Amino acid sequence: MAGAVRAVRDAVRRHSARFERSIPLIASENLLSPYAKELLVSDFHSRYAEGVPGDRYYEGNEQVDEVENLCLELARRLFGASFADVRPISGTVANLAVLKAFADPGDPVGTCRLADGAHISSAGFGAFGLRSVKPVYYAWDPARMTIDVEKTRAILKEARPKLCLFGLSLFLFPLPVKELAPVLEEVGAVGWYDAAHVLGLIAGGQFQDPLREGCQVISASTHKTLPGPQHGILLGEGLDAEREKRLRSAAFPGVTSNHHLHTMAALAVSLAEHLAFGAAYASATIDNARVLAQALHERGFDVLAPDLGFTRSHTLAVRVTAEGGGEQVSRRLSAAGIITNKNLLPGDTSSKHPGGVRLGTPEVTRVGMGPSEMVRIAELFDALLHKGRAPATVAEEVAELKRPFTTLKYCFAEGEAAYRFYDLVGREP
Ligand code: DSN
Repeated sequence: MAGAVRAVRDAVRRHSARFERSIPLIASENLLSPYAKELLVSDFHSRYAEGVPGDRYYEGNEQVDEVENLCLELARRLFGASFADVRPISGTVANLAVLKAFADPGDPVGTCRLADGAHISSAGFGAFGLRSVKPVYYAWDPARMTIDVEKTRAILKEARPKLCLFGLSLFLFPLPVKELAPVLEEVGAVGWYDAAHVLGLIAGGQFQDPLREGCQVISASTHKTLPGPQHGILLGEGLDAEREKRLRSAAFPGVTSNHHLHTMAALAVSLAEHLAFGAAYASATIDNARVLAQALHERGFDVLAPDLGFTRSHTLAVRVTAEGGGEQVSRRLSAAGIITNKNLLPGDTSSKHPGGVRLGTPEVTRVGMGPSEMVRIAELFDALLHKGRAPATVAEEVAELKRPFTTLKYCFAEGEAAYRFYDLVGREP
């Protein structure tokens, strides 16, 4: 069986070595800082802490309570929120908690369609289906890649949803929360923002501010533009005591038993680092996305929303039907060491064979890349997808481009050059 252990460790090493030579452009991924990462293998991993700090079912939680209280305080401060709960273990689990707290089976809940960029939580086969709520789809404006406010107002007045979700996985522009807030109030809907993709941009003050624009609750994962561990979070503002209680009890015991203490501790560190570096990081991430989009556009790629500057977030969307479609293009890019994902774009009908690829700049920004590297990445796309260069030769240039970027930026351990963020070290069994 030691052979199996060696095989796992070997596969993880090969994965790490591959990513060291790659340009990862997945919009939902990021790298964890050294101070956060070391907590993932701390003893917190081995423990149980059901309940809330100061009121636990298990003994031995004094230091866990200290860390969780600090994590909650940092979260409230970073987002200007009066309520925080860091027990959901992922973004989808946080979404389930919101659905459990504020909607009953059969209730209408507002959201965007998957083809317009919504997360799978909104699907019948996802969290919405698990809670058996009835989706009320907003109208979409594909030219502006956002919700059509006028048409959606009418839809909401007619359907009178209990809960209205604002959030996307293809998140190019801020959503019109402020514009729709009066109608939410009129129909008595709770405003809910799934900030998974843009959490770090919001915290850095570079996107929109949903808790001040008309949403009372935010759910999110914590490892995308907020470069934290794989974890979940709930934030709230303006919730009355009864709603806070419902949300807390939905988080536990509703959708978690134990929460993940090691990732919670890592989240506390990531929140503290984002308080210090988040504004600069978010701004550089968005700048890089816009430069990459412009450089691809200039090389003949069909980047969405050219009239609006392509994006105001970390993400850009490219329709690649002329280059072979999302599946073929993302595979060819991967063979050259550029990691992306195929993506549904408005108008697409097949999720298996979508017309687009989604690109994101959180990780390349985190390792210190800037505008000149974004232009170089666009040149590599052009070489591979328009000029017929072989993936293997482009892969050499990708590795060359990546080679100098060996340390993380925007964290307290910046400058610890020896820290290899893709590494796995240790004894062989
Ligand atoms: N599926 C993730 C994404 O890539 O957007 C979000 O959970």
